Amino acid sequence: MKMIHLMIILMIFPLHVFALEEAGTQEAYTAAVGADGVQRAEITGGEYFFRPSHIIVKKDVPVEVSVKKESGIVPHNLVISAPEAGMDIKESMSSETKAVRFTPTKAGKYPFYCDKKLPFAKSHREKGMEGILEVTE
Ligand SMILES: [Cu+2]
Repeated sequence: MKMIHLMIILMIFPLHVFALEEAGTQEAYTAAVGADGVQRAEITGGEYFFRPSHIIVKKDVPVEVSVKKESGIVPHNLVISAPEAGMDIKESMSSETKAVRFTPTKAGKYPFYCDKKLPFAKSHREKGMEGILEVTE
């Protein structure tokens, strides 16, 4: 029995280390401001990630995020629940790009995530579909 525990730990541990390194090496993406004054970024979602997982935008400047899902039958969405900062978004994702528009009104770091979940399973958010939207002054 103990041997089995050890084997399980040895099998799982390196995967965790890998996952942490993966998250750490993800570069923050700073949204580019277009000539029309709109800052734009793209987010792709899939099993189970958002890419990029860290987006930096400026406060009080309109944002347009082009959101799409990698092909596959698993449904995903994009949720940002921060009404106090002008963002209350819940948009289902499809393989066709959708534009999500909002204007952040308060600096801070806000999570974006997928709230899909099958009964008796971990939520997609828990499986890694979570990122940070960083709003700077
Ligand atoms: Cu999802």
